[in-house]
Amino acid sequence: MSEVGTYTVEDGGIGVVAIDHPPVNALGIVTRRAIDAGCRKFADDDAVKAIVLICGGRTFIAGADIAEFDHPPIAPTIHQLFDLIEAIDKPIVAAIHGTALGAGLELALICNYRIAVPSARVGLPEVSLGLLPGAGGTQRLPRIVGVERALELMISGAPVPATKALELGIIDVLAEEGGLREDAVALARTVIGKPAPRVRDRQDMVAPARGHPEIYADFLQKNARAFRGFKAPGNIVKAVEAAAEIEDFDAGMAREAELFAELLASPESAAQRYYFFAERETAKIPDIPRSTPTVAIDTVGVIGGGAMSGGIAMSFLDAGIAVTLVEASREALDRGLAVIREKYQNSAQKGRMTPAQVDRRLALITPALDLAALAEADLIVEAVVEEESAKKEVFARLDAVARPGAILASNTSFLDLDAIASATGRPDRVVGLHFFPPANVMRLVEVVRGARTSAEVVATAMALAKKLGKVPVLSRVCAGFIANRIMGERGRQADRLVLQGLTPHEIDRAIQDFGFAMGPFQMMDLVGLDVPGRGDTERTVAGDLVKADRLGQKRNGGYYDYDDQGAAMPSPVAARIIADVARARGIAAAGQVSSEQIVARLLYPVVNEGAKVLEEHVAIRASDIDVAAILGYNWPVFTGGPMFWADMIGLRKVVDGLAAQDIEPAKLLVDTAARGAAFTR
Ligand code: 3H9
Repeated sequence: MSEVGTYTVEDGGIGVVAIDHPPVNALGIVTRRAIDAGCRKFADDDAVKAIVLICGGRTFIAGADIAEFDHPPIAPTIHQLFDLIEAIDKPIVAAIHGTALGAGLELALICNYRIAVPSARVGLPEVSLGLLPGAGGTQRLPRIVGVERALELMISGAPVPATKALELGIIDVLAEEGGLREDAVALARTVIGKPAPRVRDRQDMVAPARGHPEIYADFLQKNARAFRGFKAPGNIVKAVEAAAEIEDFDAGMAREAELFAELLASPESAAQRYYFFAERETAKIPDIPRSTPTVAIDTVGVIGGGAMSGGIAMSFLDAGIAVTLVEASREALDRGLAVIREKYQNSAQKGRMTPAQVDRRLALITPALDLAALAEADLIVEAVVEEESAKKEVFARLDAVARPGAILASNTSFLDLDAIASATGRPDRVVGLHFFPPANVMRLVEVVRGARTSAEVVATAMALAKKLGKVPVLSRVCAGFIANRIMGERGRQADRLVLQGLTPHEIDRAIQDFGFAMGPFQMMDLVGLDVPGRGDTERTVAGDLVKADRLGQKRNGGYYDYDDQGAAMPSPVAARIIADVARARGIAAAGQVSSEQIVARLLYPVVNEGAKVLEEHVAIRASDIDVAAILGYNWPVFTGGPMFWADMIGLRKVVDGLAAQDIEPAKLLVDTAARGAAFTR
């Protein structure tokens, strides 16, 4: 026995190394020591003829301990442990349940046999940490599934179910659900004395790819857009190529190690590893312990049949939660339902869900024209027009129909939640659930905590968002909450620069080169320039474009013109409008501005607003702001989000950059910079 390892010998000389190190049996030093001790013990014990490696708790090993990558390695390292295991001349069986991920799967691939329960999943998700499978995965997986399939699996990082893994040969046998240990021991008994297969000895699946560099070039070219800015995919491709090209397994391993080390030292991986923990941190609320009771949400009402409420309804339906969809008119309701149906049918056509799954979802919707239909709902989400008076009216009426204890949520993106809550006699049951469009796709939900929202309601909203597969970020009440408020600065500065003579294209290109999928003007054209609530107080380019009936891609173009295929082109009309507004407002041209300067001018103010959001305790922590920007606005994850990015470039530089733009830096930013400290460390 060790702290986390139990070593028992079962009938027939089967040594079982059982590891139990919650929460996910990550292969940190404690787990490594436990496996090392168990394997040495059974290797030296003549009575043991075969070994089973199994885990307790909810999963097999879910990977290397990601937190350890920031520290010097401690022996036995993963490689030392794996070498030890591979050198044991007794058959070893990996018994998998839950998820065998990263170094967990790599460990299983070193074992001679793999058995898994049908509910298990296996995968190599290192790419999402900006890494590659660095414990033999890039060399062994192609030897089992071939280079093309291995590339797909490692680049998507998505785990595959055990049944699929069996088909692919990644596992050898399926076990009975609930009978893994018995089945693994039984399998071990049958292989004693037989030559134990080793993945490293195989060539059959990689040899056909040898001498075909075009496989990798094509793959890179096909995925160029998706890989932009990321470092890991390129190195994964090189490592897989090495698996095919370098016949000598150990030489291939050396190449993998080199490529892994390069990624581990990269800023992209540092950012992505930071993000891994940041995303999990958002659920932790200092004054609301995890043990806070939550309310069961089985039936939900969604009000407002527009695109937003349709997406919100779909998020619940996807999670198997019944929705009553309420609209003011029959036409709007029918239209809303038709859109939902169409979206699901499109998904079915693309093979993303079965017709039965579509039917199950649609059967969960009850359409209604009267708020009275929401009398029994556990939660009601309002997504009507973004006007305080309209929202207050809905909340007052809801207060009258909703059962006591029901939670009333608003999807407002800018308004004062406390004012909305004041229209009810139960402000403690009112919370913001701010989804981002398209709500059924985007993973961010800002949970807005009003001045009087109860701890139970906040805890329920956070847990519910997770149940929907979303990432909840808690925000206090302020105009725009976290993501819209900070990213609004990017738009404001983009407007400023365009009035100083830069073209929308120059600005968008600089922002795209930074890593965003779209620049601010492309985004505005896509969303539409006539979105309500812009509330401009002075003459703006967007306002003049709307007056000229240029609403964006949907009508007559906006900042850009669009050809028949929808491709954007510079617009002489927009250029004239920009020049007119600049002249009317007396704004002088800025002269030459480099790409790097454009990025600083647009994004330092985002950091500054983030500092204010922190200073005002709107966000709990800097990493929550990063998660909101990444998931709400597709801020490039390989930079870690605005606050991590600012820390990486140095806060002093940000303060100086703001000063150069005549923007007053937030006190917290100035103080943190002066202390030589950082937001995210
Ligand atoms: C790797 O293996 C590199 C090798 O190729 C090469 C080495 C040389 N490490 O997600 P959850 C924590 S790279 C440390 O909420 P779920 C997590 O922070 C690794 N901690 O649960 C959280 O902590 P807290 C490749 C980890 O049920 C708690 O566990 N592997 C790790 O929703 C629960 O996590 C991966 O990338 C870890 N590896 O999902 C897999 N994993 O409670 C990463 C989890 O304090 N993990 N934690 O917030 C996952 O994808 C999910 O955690 C998993 C469970 C699917 C396993």
